[in-house]
Amino acid sequence: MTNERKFGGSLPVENVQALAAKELKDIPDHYVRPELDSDVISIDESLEIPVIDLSRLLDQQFACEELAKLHAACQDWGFFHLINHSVPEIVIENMKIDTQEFFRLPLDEKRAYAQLPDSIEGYGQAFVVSEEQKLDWGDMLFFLTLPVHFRDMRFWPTSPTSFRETTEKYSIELQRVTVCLLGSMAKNLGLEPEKLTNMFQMDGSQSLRMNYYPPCPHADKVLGLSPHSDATGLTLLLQINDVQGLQIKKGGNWVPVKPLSGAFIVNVGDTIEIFSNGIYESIEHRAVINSDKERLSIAAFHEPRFGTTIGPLPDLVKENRERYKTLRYEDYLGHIITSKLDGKSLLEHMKL
Ligand SMILES: O=C(O)CCC(=O)C(=O)O
Repeated sequence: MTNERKFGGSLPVENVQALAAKELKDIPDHYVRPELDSDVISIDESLEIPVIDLSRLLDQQFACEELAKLHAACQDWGFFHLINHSVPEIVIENMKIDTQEFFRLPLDEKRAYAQLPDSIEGYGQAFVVSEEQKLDWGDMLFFLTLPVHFRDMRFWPTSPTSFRETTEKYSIELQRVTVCLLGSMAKNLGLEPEKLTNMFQMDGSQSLRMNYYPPCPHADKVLGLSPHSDATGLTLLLQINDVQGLQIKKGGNWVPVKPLSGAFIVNVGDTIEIFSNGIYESIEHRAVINSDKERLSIAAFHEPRFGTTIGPLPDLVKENRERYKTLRYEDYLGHIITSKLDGKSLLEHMKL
């Protein structure tokens, strides 16, 4: 891995899986979030993120109707379930199994892949920038999968033995699906598909974040992942087990997202909000914790290639005021990695 990819790291903190295993009666104060008491969780069962069918998007007979659904999903929700995505079930199942097996390894074995100072790749926690901040009730394994020449294999587990091969297959499939979706989103924005897809396709960047959220007896007082929008372009999230935990912010309330078997959960990230000059908006989301069951998920983040300029696409500002600054991608990313997760605050820096 070259130094071009070093943007700073996260402060080391206690391993949460090991902490949870101690079954303490009281949890350390820096995990307790008093602000959760005043949060409103939606109980409106009809509020569900839309379902988009990739096979229909790619089928001339249905494309028009499905494109309209996709456009509405991106504008109204910023989140949707993706079905009929054509990622082979075996690829998904193997990824789920190998990720679960990794987190089941003894702590010392997992620590062989621990984060190093100055990088957020590896096993640990991300976005911890001060001793005072509240911590998330979860551990993660994060590494870059694409472009291939940026991979740092030190952070790719060799146990279970199939992990690397499984991840490789998963990475290729998800990159393909992402490019298809971006092509459709570009059409919906009135752009030539290549205006969006080229930045993500040729040497586009992809990283995987595998999340492990242990159960917590004080589940209503902690968060698995702090509220944030994804700084990246498009995220494809896979729920590994059936435990619900993802919540998205809509109309000021938190809406739980029920897992849909076989589907990916896709969300618009800040980069797409900027490229689209705000036509599509990234959505704040968070992960909550279950009191007696562990939860696992894998987020695949897709970003434009290094060297890209991040700013509103010229075709989308012709008639409208430019709403975001234009920055080198490396400068944009450096700022994000060294900041704490805090809703959509990072995007504020990009607003004009
Ligand atoms: O685990 C989840 O449901 C959310 C994961 C997520 O938002 C992330 O990894 O950035």
